[in-house]
Amino acid sequence: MRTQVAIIGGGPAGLLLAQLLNRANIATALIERQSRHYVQKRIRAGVLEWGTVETLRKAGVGKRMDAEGLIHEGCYLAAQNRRFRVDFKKSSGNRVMIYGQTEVTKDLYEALEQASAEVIDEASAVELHDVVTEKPFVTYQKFGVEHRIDCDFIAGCDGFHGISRLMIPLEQRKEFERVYPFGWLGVLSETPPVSHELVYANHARGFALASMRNPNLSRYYIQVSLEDKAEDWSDDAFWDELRCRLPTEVSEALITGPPIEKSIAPLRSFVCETMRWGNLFLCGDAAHIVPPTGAKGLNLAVSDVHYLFEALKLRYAAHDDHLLDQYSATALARVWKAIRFSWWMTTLLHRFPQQTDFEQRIQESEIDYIATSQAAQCVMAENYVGSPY
Ligand code: RFL
Ligand code: PHB
Repeated sequence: MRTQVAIIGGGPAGLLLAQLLNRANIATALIERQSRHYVQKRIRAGVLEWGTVETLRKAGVGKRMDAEGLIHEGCYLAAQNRRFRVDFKKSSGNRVMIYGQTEVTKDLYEALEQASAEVIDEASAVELHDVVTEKPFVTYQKFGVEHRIDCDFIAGCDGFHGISRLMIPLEQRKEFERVYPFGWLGVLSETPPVSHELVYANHARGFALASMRNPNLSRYYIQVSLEDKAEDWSDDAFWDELRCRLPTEVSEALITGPPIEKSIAPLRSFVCETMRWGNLFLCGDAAHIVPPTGAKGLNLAVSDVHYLFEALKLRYAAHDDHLLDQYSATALARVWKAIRFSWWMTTLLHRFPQQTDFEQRIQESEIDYIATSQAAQCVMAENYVGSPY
């Protein structure tokens, strides 16, 4: 088989790139290791920056998001049993949309299916070949049969544990990493959210977050030790700990219910420089990871895809390679801003091992400063709603 762009990985990055390219009449083949069902049930991000909202609309998948998504014009920060609101609209002129990654993925899969785009799932032994030549190709197996796809370009959208990044020789890529000494225990429950906007809470016992997916689906997180297992946390223990870490005025309104999902995610910051090797271009988690505190993971995948799509479009329309040549530098400049912001929010809000009372007071004092400074709220809001493309 021959195509123009082979896409490795059917997470949000790969699906969105396939959808944008198909609408621009650029042929794609998307190769995913897992089943469509598996990809669609992974519960992950929930906050879309406005740039993400507009890109999804441009890709023709905005209809359900616009009907069902919740627009948020602010969020709360909490510490010392008090909370205050950061007004995104007032401080940055912008806002965010609450719409789950599961829904984004579902909408994209359906759109690709309607367009009869080539999507191969449950592919095994996926391998990339000759990526620094004019004639790269991909091989994979399905039902024990070997297949080959010849193409012009390969988009590596296969996440942090994918194979694409590993095609860049070690001496040609520089990796930057910080692993945080704690994880997030997340619970999804069919209960009304405790607050109409997200609450990020600093507490001496550890971080907590009250989030949501829709008016009857809540998403809550608490910081836990990396040694903990999700099954060690009984439902009651989880709700008690969450209540304790949220300000009383919030926790008194908490409605609990049986969790429909409970899992622990580790926290990591990671960047791979370069994001291009020959005719291979990395997008999303394949190239970088952020801790979820700033809600940036999915949004960075979308901005990478935006840059790569514009570059490929120009190349096919006008034989002009200059955006492709700039892709890695352009994407990385935006990535590093989100890496810094996610690191800052993580550092401000979590309890670190061996943290002293002095350091706790410094965190509380910084949060108090944000509460009282319009300038500090502007800085936070501008970063949270996302830097421009
Ligand atoms: P994904 O979503 O990881 O998709 C990559 C896809 O590639 C497939 N794949 C392969 N396919 C073919 N051949 C191979 N060799 C392959 N190897 C892997 C995988 O099966 C998968 O389908 O990356 P993408 O598209 O870049 O999207 C990025 C986002 O998914 C990610 O940034 C966010 O979900 C991160 N993230 C969160 N972000 C937030 O903003 N808020 C959150 O609350 C949040 N929670 C999370 C998260 C990421 C998690 N992971 C990755 C462990 C919770 C978790 C558990
Ligand atoms: C979520 O709803 O899953 C969520 C929201 C905000 C974050 C992280 C996760 O910063």
